Amino acid sequence: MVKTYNVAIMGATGAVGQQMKEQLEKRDFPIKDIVFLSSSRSAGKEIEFKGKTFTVQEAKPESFKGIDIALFSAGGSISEEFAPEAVKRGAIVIDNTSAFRMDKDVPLVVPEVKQKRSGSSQRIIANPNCSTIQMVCALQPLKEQFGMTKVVVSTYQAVSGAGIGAINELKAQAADFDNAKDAQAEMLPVKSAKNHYPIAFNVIPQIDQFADNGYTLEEMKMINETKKIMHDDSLAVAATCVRLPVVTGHSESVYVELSRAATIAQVKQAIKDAPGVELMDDPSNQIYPMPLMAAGLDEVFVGRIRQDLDNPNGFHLWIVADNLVKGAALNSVQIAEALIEENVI
Ligand code: NAP
Ligand code: 3JN
Repeated sequence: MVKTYNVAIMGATGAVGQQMKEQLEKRDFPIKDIVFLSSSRSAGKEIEFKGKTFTVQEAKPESFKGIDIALFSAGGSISEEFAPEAVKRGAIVIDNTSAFRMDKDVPLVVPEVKQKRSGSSQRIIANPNCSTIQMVCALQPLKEQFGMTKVVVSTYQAVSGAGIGAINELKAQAADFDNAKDAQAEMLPVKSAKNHYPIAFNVIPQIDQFADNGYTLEEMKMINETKKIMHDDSLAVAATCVRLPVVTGHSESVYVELSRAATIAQVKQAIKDAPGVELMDDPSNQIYPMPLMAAGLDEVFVGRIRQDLDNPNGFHLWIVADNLVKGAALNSVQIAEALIEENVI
């Protein structure tokens, strides 16, 4: 008999939460029962799961009674409040927010990047930021084979990374533009910011708030999380994170400096062999990854691989993935699958 589990999705009505439900269905996750949680705003809404209708419930500490696995994506402050409550009631929490990612006792997990979990007693596992996940999936095999000293990344991020409100705002602004109306902007770059800018027909070089050092928090997440996941504090990482009027699919232009010289063929082969990564690189036929083709797919796609013309250890990569799939929901469900495989739950 296959063992089955009681699962809760915290933030089930959001962009990530909806994709978590899709992934659990698609991957036929062994579910005994499932609970969909939100704020009071969405409580009472109905969600279809595997042909049955479920009613969304307002999240309370008691919602986690009897839950084995709780997938959290309702924001950092909600995780800080409710994750300990879920753990207290016996659940393992897989948290999609930044609340616990940099805690030294909390594993920050991308299953393709193998790591020892720090003991099976750990009850909160952190899912990294979407921009970090797709980058480390492509970089890890290169680091393993050739060593790595430096990473410089510029991102081209879709609005779905900022939630359903930002998707709706892009669509409304595009319609307003067609009707020659002024764009209304309330969501981007960050809802809590002083100023808001239209994203339709625009590019915004700010994702999340600014830190005191002039980098944005999204950039600092990429820098700190990459070092933690790849277990290398000496790896130099620099990031510039930018929002584009794309609905789904983050793209990244990445420059890596390897510790040893490598050929283009060796780098392409390493990418080709990497788990969860697909090489899509044929310039003569204009084959390269783009967000529209990656939307809804599981893989991280890599193309436009070029050797630095001045440094045989330097390579340029173009990395694209669905930020809600591998960048968030799929990675969380894969963590849950790994915990089952390791007999942790
Ligand atoms: P979203 O589309 O705006 O959805 C937010 C979800 O959180 C909704 O289900 C909302 O419920 C729920 N929520 C809000 N306040 C709540 C409360 N007080 N109690 C319970 N539920 C509450 O946002 P999203 O894009 O899904 O992102 C949600 C969070 O996931 C983000 O804040 C972030 O921490 C994380 N995230 C992670 C990644 C990543 O890179 N891995 C990417 C995107 C997001 P209502 O429907 O009731 O409002
Ligand atoms: O903007 C994106 O493309 C990714 C955004 C992720 C995000 C949005 C709001 C809060 C996060 C995250 O996962 O780092 C958070 C957060 O939990 O801090």
